Amino acid sequence: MLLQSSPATGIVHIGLGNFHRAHLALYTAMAVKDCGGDWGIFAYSLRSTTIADAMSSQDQLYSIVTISPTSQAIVIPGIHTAAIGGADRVAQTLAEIAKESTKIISLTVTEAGYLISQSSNGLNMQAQEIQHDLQNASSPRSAIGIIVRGLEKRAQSHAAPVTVLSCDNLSGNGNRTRQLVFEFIDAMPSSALLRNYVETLVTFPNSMVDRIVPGTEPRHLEMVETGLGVHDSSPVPAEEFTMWVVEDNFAAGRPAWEKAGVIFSDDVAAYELMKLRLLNGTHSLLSYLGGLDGQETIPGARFQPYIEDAVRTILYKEFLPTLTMPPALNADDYINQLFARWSNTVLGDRTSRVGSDGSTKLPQRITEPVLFHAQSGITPQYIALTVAAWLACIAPLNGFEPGENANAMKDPAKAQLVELASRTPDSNQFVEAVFNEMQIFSAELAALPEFLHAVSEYLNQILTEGIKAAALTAELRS
Ligand code: CS2
Repeated sequence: MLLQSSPATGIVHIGLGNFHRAHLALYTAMAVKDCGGDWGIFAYSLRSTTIADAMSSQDQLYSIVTISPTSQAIVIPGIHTAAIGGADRVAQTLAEIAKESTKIISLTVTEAGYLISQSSNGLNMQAQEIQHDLQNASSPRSAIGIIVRGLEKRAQSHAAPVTVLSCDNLSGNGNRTRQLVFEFIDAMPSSALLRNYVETLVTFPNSMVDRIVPGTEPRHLEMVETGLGVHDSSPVPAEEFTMWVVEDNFAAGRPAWEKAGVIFSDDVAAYELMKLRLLNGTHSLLSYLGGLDGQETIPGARFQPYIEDAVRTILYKEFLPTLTMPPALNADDYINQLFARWSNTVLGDRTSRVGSDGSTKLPQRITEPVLFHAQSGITPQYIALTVAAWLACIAPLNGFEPGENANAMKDPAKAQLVELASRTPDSNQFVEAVFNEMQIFSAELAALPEFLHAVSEYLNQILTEGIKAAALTAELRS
């Protein structure tokens, strides 16, 4: 089905990856098809040009293959007005943000793309990209730099209101983005005009986004070719489930997303915490335990009986007590649905995808739950095991070989962690150094000796006896 309706651009999106293409783009295409409006999307990819080039060679079109265990459906959103990528195209993106007709600047740049420093709990001012962006107004490289430089142009020209909409898995993603934007602005010389503009005319709604969207593989190209009879060089595979809960705080209007199933709520935080912990937190456990177990896919991991036990315990004993479910949802139903989503063998989401970027994902997912349990003197064993398994995957000590799925996991802190591992071969010292020397976890976590001790014990056991033995220890201690 082609949803195309040729609207003019109203949204500039930063982060042209598969998640954006199967989520915000689809909701927008459905809303525009139903209710109209100039909500075409100009999309910019910060680094890679692969998707942008593929879309441009296909009139900005691509297909989404919705893969349920029993059926497949193909839809073509047809909502993009442009798709560009690479540092040399950023000026065009700034110009687009600066247009008065742009009403929303949305972003999916992953947790790593926000450049958050755990030591300041704010923007990492030492990051090269931020330093660069503070000095180069016309060629920013970071997501926050691009947003601020674009807003600066708006403030200097028409000062029309606009919304900045984060669609990433950060807790309080709108508030967080606003905070980082202001920290950048405050580091700029003579920024009073811009500051005043952003304070009064720019909104940052919080949102909870959810849809499991794996990377594109050759088999997805074949599915589309068989289903549509045409070749799409850049289709997006996605699960059937999709959810988007957004605060209705838009400074310059928005598409009629409610027509496409978006929930507008004043209680986004409850949805966010539920999703970040129950889905994403447990996803991390599945990816690292599964990766070390030799499992290529999340369903492969989920169907290992000892990993399934680990999943149930982390969900019910370690994550669920730390949150209040949104009143409209029931915990058992939500968890059963998660199990069904993780069981989608046809979708075959990879452990290496979910396990990538743990240094920026884990702090979002585990910090508050660990602190919550520490107040009652409890160390959540499976969370400690998840952190240990992540370390074993990314920075194996003493020549430990974590296997090809773990080796395929990327992480912005990998080089530093590997270097640290080579200097501190003892797992106790290594874990101490990870928490105290690297800017990954907060000082509050580093100040919990029982938690650090549990992580290093599990790491040691993984290295000497394997992941299954370590998981059995966690089971006995839980
Ligand atoms: C995953 C998410 O990459 C990850 O760590 O947990 O991408 C997850 O698939 C999405 O948040 C689902 O909405």
